[in-house]
Order: sequence, then C-alpha cells, then structure tokens
Amino acid sequence: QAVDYQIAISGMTCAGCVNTVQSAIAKVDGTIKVEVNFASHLAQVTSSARYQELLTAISDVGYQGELVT
Ligand code: 9UX
Repeated sequence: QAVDYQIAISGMTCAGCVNTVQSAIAKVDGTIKVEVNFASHLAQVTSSARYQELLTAISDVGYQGELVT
C-alpha cells in the first residue's frame, strides 16, 4: 500500500532542478503523488515504492535525498 514520505533533497539550485527531481520521483513505479518544494528543499511523496528506490531515483539524476519521515 502507498505511504507518505518526506524526503529532504540537497543540490537543487533552481526551479529546473525541482522539475528534474519531481519527474524522476514520479517515474518510480508505485508513486501516486509527488510535490517538491524548492524553498524548503522537501519532497512530499505518496508511493508504494520502498524509500530506497526513491532515493536511488533522486541520486540517478544528480541530487541527494535523505528520508525525513
Ligand atoms: Mo537550473 Mo538546476 O539551470 O541544475 S536546472 S541550476
């Protein structure tokens, strides 16, 4: 079942980065909802994927994610 994750993202320096991270997370199987906030550097994700898969998808596009909750 899908759960809510809050992931802190490092390395985002512009709105383009936000889009890159957002689409990378959206492509992970099981992801229902993703919202990346540039100001807070936080991603709110609803997904049935394991969080490790989300963190891998984020690092694959050149950023670093850390699970908050
Ligand atoms: Mo903007 Mo972010 O040109 O890497 S996409 S800095």
